[in-house]
Amino acid sequence: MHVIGTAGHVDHGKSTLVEALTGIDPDRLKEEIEREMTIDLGFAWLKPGEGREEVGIVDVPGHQDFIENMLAGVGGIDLALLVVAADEGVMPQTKEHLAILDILEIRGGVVALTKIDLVEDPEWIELVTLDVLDSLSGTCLADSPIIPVSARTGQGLAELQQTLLPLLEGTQPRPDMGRPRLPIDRVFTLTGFGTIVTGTLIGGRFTLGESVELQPSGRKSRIRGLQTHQSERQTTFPGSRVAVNLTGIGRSDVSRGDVVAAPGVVSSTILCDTTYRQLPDASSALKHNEQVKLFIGSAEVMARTRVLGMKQIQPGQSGWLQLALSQKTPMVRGDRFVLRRPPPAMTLGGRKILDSHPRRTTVDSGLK
Ligand SMILES: Nc1nc2c(ncn2[C@@H]2O[C@H](COP(=O)(O)OP(=O)(O)O)[C@@H](O)[C@H]2O)c(=O)[nH]1
Ligand SMILES: [Mg+2]
Repeated sequence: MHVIGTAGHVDHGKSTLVEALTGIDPDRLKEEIEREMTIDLGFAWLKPGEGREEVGIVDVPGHQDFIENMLAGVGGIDLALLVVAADEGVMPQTKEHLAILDILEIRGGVVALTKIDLVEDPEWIELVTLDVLDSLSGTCLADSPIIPVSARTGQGLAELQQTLLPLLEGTQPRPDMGRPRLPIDRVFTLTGFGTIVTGTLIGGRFTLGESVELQPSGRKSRIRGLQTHQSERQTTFPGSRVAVNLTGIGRSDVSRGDVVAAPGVVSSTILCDTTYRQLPDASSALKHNEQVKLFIGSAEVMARTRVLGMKQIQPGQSGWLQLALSQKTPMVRGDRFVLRRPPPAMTLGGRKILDSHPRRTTVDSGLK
């Protein structure tokens, strides 16, 4: 199974496009409906029929104030659906989302050049397309198909779907390593059921009745109910959206950023060694002892940097970092992460966890 994630600037038509493709309105909060703006993650799924697998969709907010919610949802996606409004073209969060997808090494995607019904001038469309191509170049979305669409008239929707599905089918499924873990992006309760958590499952399968563990709390639980795309399952597979009904866990025992996993699969840490790349258009270098926000899985946590083996990491430069976290955070070697600067917030860079339990004294001789 696969999951795609939307990306792109606020008001460019992401949620409307998801609804046009799936019949499901991803904006579910009262405040979102009132403000006509996505604030938190939304979820929907494509039902392509004809023996094809359903495809999960995570719809993210485009507004810069809610990028941190976006970051909680994009971790597990296979492909991105980058939405650029044809009348406005590439905007700041088009670029910031693209940079985040690139840091997370998302394996590719499709660009929907949407609201095409609002643009009559073919030269303008050509200009916007060139601008999009320019922004994509050198990123994980370089050479992605660009498809003009309109959620209003339906133009291009069939072509978009016909492009997305074969691309997805050509994307390696998430490996089943028998080490299932679910970074939790939503928690809610249902009368008569208790606590339910959702996320994109990676590393292995979940089976009804199985014992699980929450991290970082270490609480034990059991899977009382399992769903994908709102239908009951005995087993759920890596790379799919999953809702888990947990026994013996109260609403306040678990939150976004926690992980539910088979016992022993994930541990939590307050120190990690990483590879790191500072974004080329970051406004300054990343320094020692800087306070940053770490985004990993669906979690966010304050951290301090220790640059290893060099003084600082310049924009566009790669290096090694040790991160000292303000609280225990679940992670596994190889996980991708993003760093942001605390307010005034901006995305700084990121890459990959090398060691989630380093000895404090390694490599860095300059700082104690
Ligand atoms: N004319 C036109 N308007 C659109 C289209 N897609 C979305 N819109 C409108 O653009 C606004 C923003 O759309 P929304 O999906 O909320 O954008 P998001 O912030 O990217 O999720 C809404 O008023 C939509 O009705 C389209 O294809 N054509
Ligand atoms: Mg939206």
